[in-house]
Amino acid sequence: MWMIKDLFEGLPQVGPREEQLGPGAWVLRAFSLADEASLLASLEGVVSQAPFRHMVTPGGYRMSVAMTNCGSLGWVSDRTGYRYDAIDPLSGLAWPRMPDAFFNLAKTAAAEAGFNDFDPDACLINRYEPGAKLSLHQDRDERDYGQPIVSVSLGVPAVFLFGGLKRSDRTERVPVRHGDVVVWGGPDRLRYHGVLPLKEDQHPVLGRCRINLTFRKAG
Ligand code: MD3
Ligand code: FE
Repeated sequence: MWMIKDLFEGLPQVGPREEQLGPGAWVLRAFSLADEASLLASLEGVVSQAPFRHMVTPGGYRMSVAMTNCGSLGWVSDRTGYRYDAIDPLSGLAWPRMPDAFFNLAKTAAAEAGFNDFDPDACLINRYEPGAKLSLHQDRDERDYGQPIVSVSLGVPAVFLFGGLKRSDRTERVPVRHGDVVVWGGPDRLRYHGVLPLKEDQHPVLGRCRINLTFRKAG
């Protein structure tokens, strides 16, 4: 059964381009759309060298989100814990270098939100298929919390959960769609966050999945 809202899917989004979620957190609507083609071509290159894989948590659970990395450091999880590592455990080789299109977009988005010296060395690439989710967590494996995090959403829309500094704080739901970029830093850097289970849907280019690029300075 189709609904009126389906008629609007795929049309350019109207309304404010930038939304402030907190003192250091901004949603830049459609910010990466102009770079869509170069981002997707670059993504293909990375994934051909370092394929998506389902990592295992220290507790022994297979993550529903499939992941890979590019840049000088990559986020990895296994039975021994979480860490950033220069080596892809699957290949035994360095992670693919961060494509210029990725790096330049991350820098420009951070600057747009007021973070002028963002120096990303890690890009975690998350792939969500229907039902995949990320439970509420903080990003605290990085060395310098003074550096922001930049997140680029591609493909099927999703809902971010944006919480507070305590796990029990109430969460706000923030819809993110193809091309949206979110920047989190300053006093918002350590807020709890997560992603609700992806709904069954189809994106004209990416099919039934959502890809998120998360840029960080890890080292
Ligand atoms: C809110 N990934 O990989 S970053 C992750 O959609 C992760 O896959 C999200 O959370 C995803 O760790 C995109 C969302 C994010 C990152 C950092 C934050 C939200 C944040 C820091 C503070 C508050
Ligand atoms: Fe996170």
